[in-house]
Amino acid sequence: MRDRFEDSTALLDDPPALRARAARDGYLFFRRLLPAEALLAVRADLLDIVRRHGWLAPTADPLEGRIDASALSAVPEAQMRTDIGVSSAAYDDVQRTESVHRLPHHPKLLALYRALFGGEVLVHARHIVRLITPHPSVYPTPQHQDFPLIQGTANTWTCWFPVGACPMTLGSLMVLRGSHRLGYLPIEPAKGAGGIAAQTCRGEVDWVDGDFELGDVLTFSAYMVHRAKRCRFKDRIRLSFDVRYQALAEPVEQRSLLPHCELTWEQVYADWRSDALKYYWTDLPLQLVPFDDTLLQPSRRIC
Ligand SMILES: O=C(O)CCC(=O)C(=O)O
Repeated sequence: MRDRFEDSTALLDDPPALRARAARDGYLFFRRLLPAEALLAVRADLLDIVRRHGWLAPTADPLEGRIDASALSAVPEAQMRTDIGVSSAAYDDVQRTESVHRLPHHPKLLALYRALFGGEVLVHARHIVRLITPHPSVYPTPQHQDFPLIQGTANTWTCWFPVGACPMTLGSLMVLRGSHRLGYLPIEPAKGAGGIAAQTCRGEVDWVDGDFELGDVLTFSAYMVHRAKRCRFKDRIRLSFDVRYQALAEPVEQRSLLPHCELTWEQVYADWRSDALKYYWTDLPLQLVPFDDTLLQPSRRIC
């Protein structure tokens, strides 16, 4: 049987030990790091968008996340964000939601990354919110590294957490332990979010996984190979965030500061009640670097 995620909560107050674990495994997992109230408020906002677009199944508990799969399947593929799981119009609504942009700045997450980086933290503004559904155009995220997609510094860490409980059967994320030591791996085109797969060699099979409870957080470095499991349900939606953090002093690729959709920040901010997080990165001393397209060119890995 596969190993399950090792809980690193006990290391949060011991930054050298936290960094040693991160260097050893390439990932860290924390049980119930984020408080339930903050997550359930965002869950309510996300499911309300699903409801407004006509895809929420009428059940006693509106937070259950049961969807009307036949209504959703009627959305033409051309209108879908297949990397997200819902239509582009619905995802624009997600990106306009203030609570979605506030959650990645939660003090528990900032404290975690301050400990991990040993200094000031930059929260990338390009938050990705997945609403993974059984729409026929949506495939589980293939095994890949984030570095070719995010770039900037290889010391960028992805933070993945579900917005609600996410057992493995709902299509949670898993990581290939130790793969962070392999460096950049050649890629090939693949179906699913990101559109690329990292090539692994025979014997690179040390996958680690586990059920996520509400509040659990998985974080991993940019060379860590990871992928999503297939969702076993035909009428459920998997709500999750993947957001990125890095040391403020390291280079950042400029797209990491753009919205993860076609809207401008002005459009994203239009209905926000607070100005506190608007353009929060503009006064920071950032070292911006351009995107390197060559990292997304397919090539063959020699095993
Ligand atoms: O949630 C997913 O299916 C993909 C997430 C992912 O690839 C990431 O967090 O980098």
